[in-house]
Amino acid sequence: MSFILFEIKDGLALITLNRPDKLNAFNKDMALDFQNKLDECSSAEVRAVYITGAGKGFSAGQDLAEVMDPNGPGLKHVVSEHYNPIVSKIRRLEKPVVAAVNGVAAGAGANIALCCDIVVAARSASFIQAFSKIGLVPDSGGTFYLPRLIGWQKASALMMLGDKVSADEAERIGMIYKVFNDDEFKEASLQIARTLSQMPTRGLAFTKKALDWSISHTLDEQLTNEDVLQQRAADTADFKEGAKAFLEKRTPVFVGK
Ligand code: T3D
Repeated sequence: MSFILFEIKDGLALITLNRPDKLNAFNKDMALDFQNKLDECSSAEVRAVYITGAGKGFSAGQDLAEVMDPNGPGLKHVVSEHYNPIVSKIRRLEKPVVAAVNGVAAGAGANIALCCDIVVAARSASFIQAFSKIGLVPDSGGTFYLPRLIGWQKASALMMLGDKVSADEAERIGMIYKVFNDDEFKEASLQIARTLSQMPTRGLAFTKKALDWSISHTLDEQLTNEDVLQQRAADTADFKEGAKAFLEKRTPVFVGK
């Protein structure tokens, strides 16, 4: 059985974390396969990525049985070799990545979702910074993204107390973009990813880069960055098509170039 299901359809890469009996907790094979599939997403054929979980959970984070196994990969390697590359690959991918959180997202599972470009959740889903409950430190970029998403105080409390945050609350505090009722979640979340996969891919990649750069630059630097990226966007075929279609009062057809 493959721990990661992967399919590319009409420009959209669908990645499903697939250990449903363990709430898609990450073991080594799953983490490494996830990295491989993220690499495959850099092919020109892929214009957006959709990540979700099989069964009732999104991901319960690190497989705790594996990490306690004396023959397992060992705590020393898990963060640097499993989670850090996953987060880096998602951020460096020049495509929009949607996390479709179908159920509980805990520990590294929560923080991998939160580093994606757009995070949506089913109403029954929840987010737990589970690390503190077992004496660990939030990883997978959680200490970077969570305070930026919801503010220092709430992030600090959630990371120390390990409270379960409902999908509705996560939307209310700005941790995620949107919640959908369970029965419409799959179609509604896929529709967001499908829409992205038909949009100007280069422009979206530059937007992602600009947002990432904004974290570590001053306003003056960022104004220059926006200028540089805008020149590059203006050079794309999709911009030319977008502007032409607007003037011709027709729907644009973007090709991702
Ligand atoms: O080296 C390092 O470890 C550093 C890296 C750290 C990264 C991390 O992610 S640390 C955080 C690890 N995750 C957790 O601490 C969460 C543990 N899980 C839970 O607290 C609960 O399972 C949930 C709150 C997420 C969901 O609860 P519930 O009641 O809906 O489900 P459950 O019954 O607890 O779980 C269902 C099954 O999944 C169960 O298996 P079983 O008994 O039916 O065979 C359970 O043991 C298994 N499972 C859930 N989470 C994990 C897991 N098995 C291994 N590892 C897990 N993380």
